[in-house]
Amino acid sequence: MLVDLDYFFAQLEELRNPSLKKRPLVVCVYSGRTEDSGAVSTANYLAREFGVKSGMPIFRAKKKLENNDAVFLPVDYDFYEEMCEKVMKIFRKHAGRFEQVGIDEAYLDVTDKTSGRFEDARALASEIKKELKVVLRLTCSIGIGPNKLVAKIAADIQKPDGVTVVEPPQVESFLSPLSTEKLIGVGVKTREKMQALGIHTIGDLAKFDVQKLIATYGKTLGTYFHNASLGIDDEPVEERGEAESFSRISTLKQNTRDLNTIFERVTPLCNNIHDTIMKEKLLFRTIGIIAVMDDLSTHTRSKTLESPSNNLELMFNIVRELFGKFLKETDREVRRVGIRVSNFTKEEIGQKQLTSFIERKSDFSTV
Ligand code: TTP
Ligand code: MG
Repeated sequence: MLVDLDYFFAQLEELRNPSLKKRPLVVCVYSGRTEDSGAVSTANYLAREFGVKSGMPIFRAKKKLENNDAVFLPVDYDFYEEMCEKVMKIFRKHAGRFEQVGIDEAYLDVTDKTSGRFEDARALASEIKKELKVVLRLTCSIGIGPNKLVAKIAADIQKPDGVTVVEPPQVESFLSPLSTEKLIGVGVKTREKMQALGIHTIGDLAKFDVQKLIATYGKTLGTYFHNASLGIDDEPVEERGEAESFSRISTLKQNTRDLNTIFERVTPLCNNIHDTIMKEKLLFRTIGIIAVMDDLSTHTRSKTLESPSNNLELMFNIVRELFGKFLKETDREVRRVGIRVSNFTKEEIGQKQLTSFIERKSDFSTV
């Protein structure tokens, strides 16, 4: 199964302000240069009816929605990330193996849970959608297929709030009429090159001589395109443990280069991540910082420890050290700051260690 939230950032904005549902809504990444410079992050389906799309310049979206009572909001990543964690928790529960692949997408291997029966998988999809609706009041679309490639393409067929099931005997006829750009790895350039060879649909690609594909794209890519066109894919759903990384990011009240101001802002983020890590009984090895500058460029730095730890004080020291070093490498002011902790191992923590952690933590909560 591939589960993908519908118009995710815009749906989240509607969630906290339901009156927006009746209006075209556009979530924007403002670059700050002029009032309307920047790009559309996403839009609700009402706005999409006017041709508004992710990636479009904001001024163009405004033109398309002129006199239509549209709302334009800036992105609020803190809120989206918080909701993303809640959403993924629900999905994860229903999967034998689980792999998150984007902020609003995840693969769920449900083979064992459904004994490989597609009808059971369809029922499970309804159950997941219902839980998402009841608990978080959100909708998603789900694609079900014999592998990740088919599931991913199927999820895109009925949106929003859809379920599309493609059983093995239907795979070829399902893929055949679709454009080659539906396949992962086929971008604008590859598609144009394929068109020059007379390949427009996935069906054309399936019929194309595999040796000629290899001659054009090399062995790895040529073979991949050939197999993909036939819906052949044996990539496993990659279970990444409880979580691959935890990150928190927050916007400063004012752009700054002052290390103490930055540290003050990241302290609650460290505390918050550390709480999660302790709840999940994890040890981390890598600590990273995220800095979004006044020109909206994003920078990351990280440090990996020799042995796993759950020490909050150590986390603080490294975060401070990394920001200190980073500020020396740039003249720009920082606009948003974040931290990312990763490289986890799950280990039972001894009682003694746990107690000393709680003491340390209470020291810091007064900072
Ligand atoms: P998508 O799942 O691609 O899009 P979506 O959830 O908004 O809409 P759909 O109903 O078609 O699934 O992306 C998830 C989020 O990622 C999206 O809500 C906003 C963000 N995003 C961008 O910021 N820029 C982009 O160009 C894209 C494609 C997505
Ligand atoms: Mg989506």
